[in-house]
Amino acid sequence: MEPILVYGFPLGSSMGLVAALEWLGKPYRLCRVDMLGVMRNPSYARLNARHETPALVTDDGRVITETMAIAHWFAARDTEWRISFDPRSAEADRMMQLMAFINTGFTAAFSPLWAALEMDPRDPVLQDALRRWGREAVIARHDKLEAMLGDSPYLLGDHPTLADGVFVGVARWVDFHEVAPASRWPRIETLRRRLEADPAVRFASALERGDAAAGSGALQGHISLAEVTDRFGRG
Ligand SMILES: N[C@@H](CCC(=O)N[C@@H](CS)C(=O)NCC(=O)O)C(=O)O
Repeated sequence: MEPILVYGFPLGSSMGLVAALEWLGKPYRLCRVDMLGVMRNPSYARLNARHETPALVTDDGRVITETMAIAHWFAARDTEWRISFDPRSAEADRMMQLMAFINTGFTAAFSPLWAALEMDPRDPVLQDALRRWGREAVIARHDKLEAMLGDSPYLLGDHPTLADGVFVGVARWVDFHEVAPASRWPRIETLRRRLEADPAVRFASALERGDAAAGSGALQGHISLAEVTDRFGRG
């Protein structure tokens, strides 16, 4: 069977993994999950006990969670090096370094901002402190990423890789949380605009919004969360 990527909306980091599957070009299926709704139901714990997306059902029916583990699964099947590199190459080391930075410090810097936004019941003093903490952390991590970028059109070289997929889903959060204008980091902004214009990212973004869209043809259709949970969930 085809692997099934369980991706979240709204504004999930997993949107970039959908784009990566398009770049990879091998048959896959998707399961679209409302992160503010059904993902919080107890039954979702059968897929991921931490109630997070993404999750991947592998072609032999196992459930893998965590972006880095899912990216590793994609890379191991990327026989033509479309979105990754020979694991023994310098490019592969650099891709892992960039992905790890983006998936840890860069992404985690937004956590206080999400916590402030979602706090219920509200606590204005704590929310204000979280917003200040989050803004500073996001700016610091953007400064670091800006310094890490070279002059290549994508994070590594002349075509998008898994690193760009891990980046593009999270990159837009700086606008959503109104941290600072994107133009403050010219290299990051150029990369973002290039990725956001990419057909695979446009396709993934349309699916995330719930719009119909035409992709590369690799997507074999969506499966409901209920079916994924019944067939592949634990317990
Ligand atoms: N370490 C996990 C983090 C996944 C994560 O935080 N996902 C977010 C969406 S981008 C989520 O599901 N958050 C739970 C929520 O919004 O309630 C990974 O890298 O896959």
